[in-house]
Amino acid sequence: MPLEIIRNDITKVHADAIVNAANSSLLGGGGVDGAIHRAAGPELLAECRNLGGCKAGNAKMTKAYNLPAKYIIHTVGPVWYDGKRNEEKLLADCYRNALALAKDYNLESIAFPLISSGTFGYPKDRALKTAISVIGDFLLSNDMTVYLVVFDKISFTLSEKLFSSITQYIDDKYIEELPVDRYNQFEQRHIDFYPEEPMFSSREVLAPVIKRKRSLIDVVKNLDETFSQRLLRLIDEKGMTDSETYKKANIDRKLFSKIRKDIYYKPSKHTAIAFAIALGLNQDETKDLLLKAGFALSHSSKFDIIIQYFIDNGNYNIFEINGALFAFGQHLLGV
Ligand code: AR6
Repeated sequence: MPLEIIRNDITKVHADAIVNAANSSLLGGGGVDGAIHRAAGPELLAECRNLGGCKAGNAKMTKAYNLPAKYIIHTVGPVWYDGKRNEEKLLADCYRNALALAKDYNLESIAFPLISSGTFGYPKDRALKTAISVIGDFLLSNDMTVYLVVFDKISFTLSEKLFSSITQYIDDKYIEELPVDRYNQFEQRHIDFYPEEPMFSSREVLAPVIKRKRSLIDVVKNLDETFSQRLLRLIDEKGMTDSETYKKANIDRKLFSKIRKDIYYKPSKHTAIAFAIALGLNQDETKDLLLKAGFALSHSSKFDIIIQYFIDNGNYNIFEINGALFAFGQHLLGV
C-alpha cells in the first residue's frame, strides 16, 4: 500500500531507502541518527565526511552498507522553538526533498522516521500531521510505497483535539445508533414472518432508518452488480480517473488493475472502505458499496465508528484517516 504507518525500528525496515533525521554536520549523533550509523557500520561515516554537511530542509543520499535498505537519505529537520520560525515549512521541505531524491533514483519504497520529533523537540502530533500531509500530496501524483515509522507510544501522535473529538464520537455513536440496530432486527423478523405485508412501525424508530432508504427501483436495478462493477460505475459517475481513485484510496496500481479485470473480485473490508473514502461516498453510498463485498459497518467496532466519524465530518483524506486509525491502534485503510 502506498502509505503505511508502522511501529518499528527504522534500521530493520526493508525499503529501497530509509531516511535519517540527521544534523547539519551529517557526522552522526543520537536518536535515529545514532541507531542508523551503528547498524550501517563505520563506512557510512566515511562516506558522510565527503558530503560537506546539509542545511535544514535539504536531503542527501548515501549507500546503506550493513542495513537491509539500499540507500540512506539524510535530511536535517528544524529545531522546534515556538512554531513561528519557519519550522513547519522546513519540516515539510525535509519530506518533499527526500521524496524528490527517491523519485530521481527511481526508488519504489522509502521509510521515514518522524523527523524532528525527538531531540529537536517538534511536537509529535504536529510532526505527524505535516508528514502525513506532505507524503499524502506526493502520493496523489506518484507511485511509491512510503513507510512512516513511528517509534514511541501511539497515543502521543494524534492531536489532543482530534483524539478527544473521535473519542466523543465513538461514545455517542454506540448509543445513538442503538435504535437502528433494534429496528433492523425487528424488520428482519417481520420480513421472515410476513414477507408480503408492509411493515408498520413507530415514527421514532423509523426516523433514522428512513433517512437511509433509497428507492426500491434503484435497489432492484443495481441488485446484480458485483463490487467491481459498482466501483467502476461510481468512478464514472463521480467523473474520476482510475489513477486518481486508487491513489486517493491508498491502494497500489496492481491491486486496482486486478479489481478492474475481475468482475467477481472479492476485496477485503479495508479495501472496500478505502474506495468509499476515495470516492467521497456518504454513509448510505458507503453502506451500499460495502454490501456488494458482503460487509457492513457495525456499531460495536471502534474501527467502523472512526470511519463513520470521518464520513460524517466530510473528511475524505485517507492519509489523515489512517493517522487517526493508527493512533487508535486500528488496522489502516488501503491494504
Ligand atoms: N527507528 C525509528 N524511529 C526512531 C528510532 C529508530 N531506531 N530512534 C528514534 N526514533 P531523533 P530529531 C524516533 O531525536 O528530533 C540526533 O542526535 C524518535 O522517537 O532521532 O530530528 C541528530 O544527530 C523520534 O520520534 O531526531 C540530530 O542532532 C524521531 O525518531 C538530532 O538528533 C526523531 O527523533 C535530530 O533530532
